[in-house]
Amino acid sequence: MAETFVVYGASGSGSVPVEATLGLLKLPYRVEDYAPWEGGQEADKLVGINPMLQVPALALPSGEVITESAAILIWLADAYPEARLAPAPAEATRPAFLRWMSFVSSAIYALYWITDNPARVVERPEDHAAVKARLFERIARCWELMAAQLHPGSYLLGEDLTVLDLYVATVSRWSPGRRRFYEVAPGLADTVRRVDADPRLAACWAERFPFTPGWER
Ligand SMILES: N[C@@H](CCC(=O)N[C@@H](CS)C(=O)NCC(=O)O)C(=O)O
Repeated sequence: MAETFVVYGASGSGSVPVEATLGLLKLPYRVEDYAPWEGGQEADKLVGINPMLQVPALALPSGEVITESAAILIWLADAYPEARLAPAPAEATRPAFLRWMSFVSSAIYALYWITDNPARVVERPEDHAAVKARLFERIARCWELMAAQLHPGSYLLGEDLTVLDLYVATVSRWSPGRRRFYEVAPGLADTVRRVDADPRLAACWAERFPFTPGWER
């Protein structure tokens, strides 16, 4: 049995909230970086870890591997309930927690499979820019819908930071980018900025998704 968790990930990717969660939980882990979006041999390196050839994946100390960012985050939060990184099953905010974790994963994150490489679904290269633009608008619309139905306190579900906050703070930095996110989801802006600035996360952000000049684009 391994002693530590192993994150299969990449800087700036969906492994960042997983790494942030492991850090908040003070669990021992190491990261193995992959770049599956490069395709070919680089993607094939993940065959034995995640047959979808995607990061993140998390190997538990037992050796079992969990894939799917939302599942990993929910599992970690539930496995260490004392850290209160998710509402408990009987808590009033649990349905909203599960709803929005699934929403970020399925309605938003899944679209990057196409925007990262539109040739996967659209043959003519001259159409790729339009496909990407439409999907980025779809993502903006999803953030807008989410913001219209959430009434954050200090954090998205109230006064406790949850893995949903880490997930949204990360995914909202991807295209169409944070400026657009602030425009369409102004009610969520303070929360993601609070998570960006959380001193407990500073080292993780700096190492794995730095706020380099112009990052907010
Ligand atoms: N549904 C997956 C999506 C993971 C995903 O799309 N990961 C990206 C990196 S952020 C990736 O590995 N892309 C490579 C590819 O899909 O070919 C999850 O939520 O974990």
